[in-house]
Amino acid sequence: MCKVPSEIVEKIGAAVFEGSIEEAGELAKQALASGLNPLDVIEKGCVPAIEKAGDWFARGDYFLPELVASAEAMKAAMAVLEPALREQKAERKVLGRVVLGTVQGDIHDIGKSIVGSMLSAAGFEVYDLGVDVPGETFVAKVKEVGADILGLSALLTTTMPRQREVIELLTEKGLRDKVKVIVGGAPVTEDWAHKCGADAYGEDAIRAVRVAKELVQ
Ligand code: B12
Repeated sequence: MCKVPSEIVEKIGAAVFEGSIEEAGELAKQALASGLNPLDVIEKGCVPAIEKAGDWFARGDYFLPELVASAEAMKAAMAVLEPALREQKAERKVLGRVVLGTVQGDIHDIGKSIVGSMLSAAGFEVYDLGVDVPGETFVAKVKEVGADILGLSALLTTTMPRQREVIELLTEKGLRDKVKVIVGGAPVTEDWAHKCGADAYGEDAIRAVRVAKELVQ
């Protein structure tokens, strides 16, 4: 992976952390124009910044409006970086179909969308259902497109149990043996993946792609 000039990455990080929405988008454009790898910019600039905003929120130094502004700035940068990420198609043939979404009650979509873009760049056909997705919607889409993989994202400890419920619904509808399930999201662990009946766990987008490739082989 290419070395990222620290100055522009630091500036993007600062813009995300401070919630400077327009600046984050502009800097992302500049980063691409100067030939930087979009994944490097996301992982070394945007992600540490949004995590820092989350830490500040957790300890009471940031209030919700500030966290929302940071998230909006991150999304402005991602709106520029994600299409570039998807264009980096490594392989042309379709590796498999993936239905992806954030479970019901949870509106966090940044990490899930990165996973979707990376899977798409790796050659998967991705059906991103968005956020706050009811179990029935996941199951219906899996059936409709004949998905090979279902990816379930949860960022809240209170919404993690929805992952198990979706898997149970797949079983109820007789589809569990037709689709592999990968779970992910900040509070999700390998241990939880086993407990909730998933086939695999992806800690981040790179590992999500690796695991997805293993599952369809
Ligand atoms: C940004 C953010 C928000 C934004 C979301 C904006 C958006 N459009 O997504 C906003 C401000 C709206 C928000 C709202 C809330 N948030 Co919030 N949020 C965050 C924050 C700071 C960052 C999340 C993020 O985007 N990270 C960056 C991405 C790249 O990382 P990621 O999501 O983890 O994704 C990676 C991996 O997890 C993995 N992955 C993710 N999904 C999937 C799926 C699959 C299939 C696979 C394989 C892998 C995978 O790959 C991704 C890429 O590497 C986190 C703190 C944190 N450090 O996680 C808190 C955090 C998750 N939020 C929290 C809370 C409490 C809330 C609110 C309840 C606050 C409130 N009082 O209203 C609401 C929830 C509303 C709801 N119903 O969902 C808590 C959760 C605590 C808990 N134990 O459950 C956290 C941990 C903050 C904290 N420290 O208190 N939040």
